[in-house]
Amino acid sequence: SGGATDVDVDAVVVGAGFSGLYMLHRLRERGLSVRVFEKGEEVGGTWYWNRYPGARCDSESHIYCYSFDEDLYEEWEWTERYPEQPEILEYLNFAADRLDLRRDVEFEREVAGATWDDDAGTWTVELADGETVTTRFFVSAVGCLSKPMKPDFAGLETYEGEGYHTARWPDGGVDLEGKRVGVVGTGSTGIQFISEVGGTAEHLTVFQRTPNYAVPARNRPLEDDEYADIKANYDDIWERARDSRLGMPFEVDHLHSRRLSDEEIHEVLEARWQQGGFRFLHAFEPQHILTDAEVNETVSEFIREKIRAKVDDPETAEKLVPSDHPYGAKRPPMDYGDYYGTYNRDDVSLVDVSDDGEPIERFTPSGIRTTATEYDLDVVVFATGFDAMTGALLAMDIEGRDGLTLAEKWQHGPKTYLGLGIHGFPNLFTITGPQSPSVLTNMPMSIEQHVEWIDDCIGYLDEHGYDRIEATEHSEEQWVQNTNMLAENMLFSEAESWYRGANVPGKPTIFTPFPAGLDMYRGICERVAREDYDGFELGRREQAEA
Ligand code: FAD
Ligand code: NA7
Repeated sequence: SGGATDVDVDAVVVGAGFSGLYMLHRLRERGLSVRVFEKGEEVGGTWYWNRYPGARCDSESHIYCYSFDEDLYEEWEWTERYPEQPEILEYLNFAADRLDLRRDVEFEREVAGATWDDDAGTWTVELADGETVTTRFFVSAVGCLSKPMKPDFAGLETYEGEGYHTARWPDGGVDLEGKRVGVVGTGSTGIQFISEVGGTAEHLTVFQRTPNYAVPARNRPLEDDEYADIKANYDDIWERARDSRLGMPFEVDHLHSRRLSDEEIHEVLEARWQQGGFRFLHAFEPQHILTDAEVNETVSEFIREKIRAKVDDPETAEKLVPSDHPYGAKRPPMDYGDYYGTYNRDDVSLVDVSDDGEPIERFTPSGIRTTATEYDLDVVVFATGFDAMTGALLAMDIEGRDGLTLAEKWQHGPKTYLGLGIHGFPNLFTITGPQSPSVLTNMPMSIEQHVEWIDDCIGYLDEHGYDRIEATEHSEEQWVQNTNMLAENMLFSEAESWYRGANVPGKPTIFTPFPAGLDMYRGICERVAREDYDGFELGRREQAEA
């Protein structure tokens, strides 16, 4: 390999989830030396940290895994239509063993920061324990939903009961039996948790700020013959997934572009509702639900009616019916049990903490006080989400060319080229970075695309004697503008979502994922690579020295 010679390793990768593990595998296959640092005790990332009751992936198991190695796919058996957290964790452990990855992963080692040395053309990576490591390439695989967001409620430090964020759930679990449990948050996570524990606690009080549209997942065991069928169609399934908007191989109904009567629309939606999960979204080209307000309203109203029909008490039902945002403008949650029916139980109650209801005023030693009353709680569960897409990246102190830090650069919101490179930060690659489509897709599909692109790019640099690559300011600006423009023509701005950073107080509110689909994105990335990394500046150290 070419490039800088006096470095400790060719590449440092931060994180050992789906992204970091595959990155390690690819770069090692290329013959590079790689060190992976992971602050957790095990591989798995998201599925190592999120152990809350009901934790499950909304992507179907047969496509929530690696596609790059057919043998790996053959050897693994998923048991259910949607994989539960322990099974995904087991899968990633299996993949790590099978590809012999663990020997290059260092656990319980947090990367505190990294500094670019422009003369040497190298990164110096600083570990939280003080060690430094020099490297040619610094690859972030820190995850876009990995830094938990816990609101800074007044009086939180005075609360004397137990408190857990769902993404930091204790390994051995938490005994909720006989306890008064409160849960704050009704996003994907809160909804999974509430359906799972409703009825096991003495009383479950749900503090809901914004109601959501939960679609039935229709989980079930995978039958042997069905699974054999999936495996037999390996090539076809992955080809369709790769060429799709969402990284999922499902047929689309094109509801948005067909002139159907209301009755026919209803029929299509009902059929999709019965299929459940993300297949419901495939009644349309998935992103079109977010461009056509009228179609969206039909769909939103369809779901609202489903909610009303499930909840006995009309007043509770109305609180659960979302009206503030169009369906899909926030990440659509799935219902694995009987989420809405849970509210018919005597031991489950719903508190509307929106501005129209009784907002949370503060935590007290014994629980939560709203503007209306006080709730005594033994356990509070924070299902309050993540500082998404930029949180884990900015938690590292990254300093690029000319002393510019990433935090300074992104002060008014993240800027990247393709979500993969950042102007001012040479030889830094961000897997699932801001302005990449990741969070709007079945993520393993996006992750494989990113990892393969980065690996090819590093291969190209080495083959052509380059030792640095940096996105130009111009290409980055255009990419960010393009992403924003695409999003502005969609309904995303009508929700206060984590897609826009709106869930974290003080965070700049900017729509962050690339919204036009994985298929289009893949095509753009392929063109950039084909055209000798168009939009990036490539450099040789020899040139700088001459
Ligand atoms: P992660 O799995 O987040 O791994 C990142 C790793 O980096 C972590 O282990 C972390 O400890 C480590 N790390 C971070 N910072 C540092 C540091 N400074 N030093 C050392 N280590 C560090 N995706 C889907 O496609 N479909 C779904 O249905 C779905 N459901 C989800 C449900 C939940 C509850 C959550 C939280 C996420 C879900 N996701 C889903 C997204 C999921 O995050 C991705 O699918 C995938 O697991 C991301 O893998 P990753 O390796 O990129 O990141
Ligand atoms: P989300 O989707 O961000 O949901 C967080 C929930 O917490 C949501 O209902 C929020 O209400 C609520 N929340 C956040 N802050 C507060 C305060 N201060 N008071 C009351 N309620 C609050 O996170 P999830 O973990 O459910 O899902 C994140 C992704 O991870 C998901 O898409 C999967 O891919 C996995 P709000 O809607 O903001 O009013």
